[in-house]
Amino acid sequence: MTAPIAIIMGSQSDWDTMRHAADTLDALGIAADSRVVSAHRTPDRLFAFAKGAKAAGYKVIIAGAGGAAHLPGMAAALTELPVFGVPVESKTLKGIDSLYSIVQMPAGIPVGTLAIGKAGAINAALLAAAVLALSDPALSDRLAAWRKAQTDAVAERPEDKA
Ligand code: RP5
Repeated sequence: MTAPIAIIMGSQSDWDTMRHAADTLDALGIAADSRVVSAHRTPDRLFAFAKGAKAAGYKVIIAGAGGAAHLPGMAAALTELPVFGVPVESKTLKGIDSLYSIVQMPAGIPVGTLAIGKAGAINAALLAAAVLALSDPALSDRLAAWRKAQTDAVAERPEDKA
């Protein structure tokens, strides 16, 4: 059975960021399929993946890329599935290039763009989980429990760390 969520990324070097999406989905008990799919270096792989993603059974695509980050937008152009884009922090421009590349989509082809880096990867997973939870009451309960645990972990007062 196909995992409900595909995590695609433009390069192996994006995995240090995108693993946080995979880990968050894992913590919520959601199966995900992580793949390297480069819009520039493997365009045929991108076309094959994105055009077949819906028929393959995926429900949501999380796409992370850095620099001239065309992967999320091109994936969104090739599938009707929701695509959440994660701007990976780049060395030269700190991910501002990635963010602008992903967020400024023309009207008609949406990419839900998250924050740069780890926070964006985690939130892409949580957003994808929220989409799936609309039609999965057990997952909805797990998501609520995850958020409660996060709330419970916040101390009332700051502490001096050793
Ligand atoms: C993008 O170029 C990738 O998404 C990655 O963030 C960036 C750099 O890729 P590498 O040169 O590290 O493979 O396509």
